[in-house]
Amino acid sequence: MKQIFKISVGFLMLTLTFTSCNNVKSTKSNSALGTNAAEKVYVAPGEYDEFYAFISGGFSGQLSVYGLPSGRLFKVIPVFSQDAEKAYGYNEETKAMLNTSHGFVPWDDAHHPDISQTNGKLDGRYVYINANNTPRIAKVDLTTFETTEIIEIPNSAGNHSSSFVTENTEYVVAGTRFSVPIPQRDMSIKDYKGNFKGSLSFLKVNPENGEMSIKFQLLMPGFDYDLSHPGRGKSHGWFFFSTYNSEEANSLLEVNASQNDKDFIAAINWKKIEDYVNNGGGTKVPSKYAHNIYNEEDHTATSKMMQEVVQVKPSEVPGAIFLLPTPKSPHGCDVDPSGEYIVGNGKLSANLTVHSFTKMLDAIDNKKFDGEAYGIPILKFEDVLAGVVEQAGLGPLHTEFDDKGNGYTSFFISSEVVKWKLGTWEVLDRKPTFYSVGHVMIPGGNSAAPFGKYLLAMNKITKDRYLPTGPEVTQSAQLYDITGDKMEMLLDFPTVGEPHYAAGIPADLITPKSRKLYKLENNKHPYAAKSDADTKVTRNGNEVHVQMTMIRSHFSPDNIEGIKVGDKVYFHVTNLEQDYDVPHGIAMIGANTSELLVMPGQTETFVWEPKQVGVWPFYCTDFCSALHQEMQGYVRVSPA
Ligand code: CUK
Ligand code: CUA
Repeated sequence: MKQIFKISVGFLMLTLTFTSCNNVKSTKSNSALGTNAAEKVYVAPGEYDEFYAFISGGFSGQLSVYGLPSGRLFKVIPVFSQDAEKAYGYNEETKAMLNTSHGFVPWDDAHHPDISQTNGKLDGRYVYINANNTPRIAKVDLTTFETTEIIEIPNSAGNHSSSFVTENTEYVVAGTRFSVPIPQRDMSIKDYKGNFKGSLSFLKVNPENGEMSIKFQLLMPGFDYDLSHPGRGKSHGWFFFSTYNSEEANSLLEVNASQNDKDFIAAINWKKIEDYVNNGGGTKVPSKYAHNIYNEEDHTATSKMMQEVVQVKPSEVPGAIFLLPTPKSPHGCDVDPSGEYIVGNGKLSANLTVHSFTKMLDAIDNKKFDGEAYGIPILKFEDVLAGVVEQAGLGPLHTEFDDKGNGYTSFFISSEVVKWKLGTWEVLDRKPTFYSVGHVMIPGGNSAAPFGKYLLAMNKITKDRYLPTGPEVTQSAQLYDITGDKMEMLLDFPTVGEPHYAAGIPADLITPKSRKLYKLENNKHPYAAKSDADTKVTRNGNEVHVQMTMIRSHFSPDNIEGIKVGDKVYFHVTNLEQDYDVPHGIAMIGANTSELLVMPGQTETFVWEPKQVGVWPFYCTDFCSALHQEMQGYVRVSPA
């Protein structure tokens, strides 16, 4: 019976997606659209948006910055992928950001941005975001909108249930989706069950500068740890992880992995484990991983190879980990603003399961267990259940909350957002998405204090919604006004890459500190030339360092001689401007790198290895003044 159900759900997925894409446009689309939608999203030229939305780029590896309600794209912040536009990962200063224990890895798959918090409220200091493929967590500094740290997560694979922050940003979490042999070794895949492990890493955050360090790594049974959210308020100190494949199947063809009617939400008392580790608990295990820091003073990244982590097994800390049975392979695992309710979105289900934190504590106190898995107590479903949102839709994925006691859940298969009431579990409204929504986002949605004005739905499929652009059509985000009883669709805009999740924040929590100008006198770059008098060319064997300056509208020096074929020439270029928003660029013919785009007060470096004799021009790549075209020069390359 069970198998038939699952196959029919899979079939439904196909048929529903197909029909929605062909038929609904002219009818559903118009009925969903709010009455004065244009007025509500119009931000006049020169005016500012009310919110920033940081939208993950999925397989682009980056984080894009949009304004809400306008949907205007302001910036793509390079995080896990090289970016030729900003020279990120190309110039000598930032290459080290993409170092890993596997070497230089210039791409990843970025899913879940989360903004740092103080006392359960967004504080607008940093955005943390995860890389799925080669497990890493990055920190983006919101004074510069630049990636300033990337830490690799060892003993992990598919870093998916990441990178959510606790209510005082004590921790950023990094949870493994795939269980793997820990430590990695050559073994039969068929021996998965009982031998592969999941690892949940808790990264301690330095309150001064936001920097992460792996405090401990919890080795869990070999399930797939899909998503997570921190407790808050009364449940602060706990973290909740949805799991699937509690069967521990080595192949997830449906018959293997969805046999159990219920998987689990793992509830983890991280404070208890933190105490244990602070008192010397856990085992130091050799583990290589890169920790890369970008120092804004000298504008240079350094990469350090770390050598060990502290690992903790559940059996070492009794009473810290419990399993809450949750139906139908839960995907999203979301905690409401009060910290009382934990929503498990069973993606093969029509219902939403909501657990109660208070009931969970009661059941634990009364030791009402229903067996165990690898020594971890399993609680009884009925003992922890707060309520069920019945027949809410098909294929629930993710839930966010407003500040009025409502939940909003995305339904992938039935392609809609459903609004429901916490406590009564009644469905209040539903609106279609176009099409097949993944996450939804309400600014402050992962905090104790959401801003319940807008909801952003991030869609997987657009099909007929935009002008076609060849075989691939852009993915999209849709904005809804959620201030009234019924949701109103306002806007629909294309995204960069695949928008998995987003983090939104009122703009006035960020803008005052973000007009950052680097002071030239504070530039500590070892090859900075802070005036034309500092410029020079130095040779050491065939390594040549050219220290140059750029200012409207010339390079200094602009004629460079004495370079030979076979030289390795480092161009260190300092932008002497001290005006906000006046970058200059530079590039060299045939260079195996990107241009540089140097911000005022900063120094950047690219390497050029000339292969041919001649006199080769270079020029400024950013239109900077009326004499921009005059900003140019020559390098003479002589025979070796
Ligand atoms: S996942 Cu993409 S729709 Cu990576 Cu949060 Cu659910
Ligand atoms: Cu400097 Cu154009």
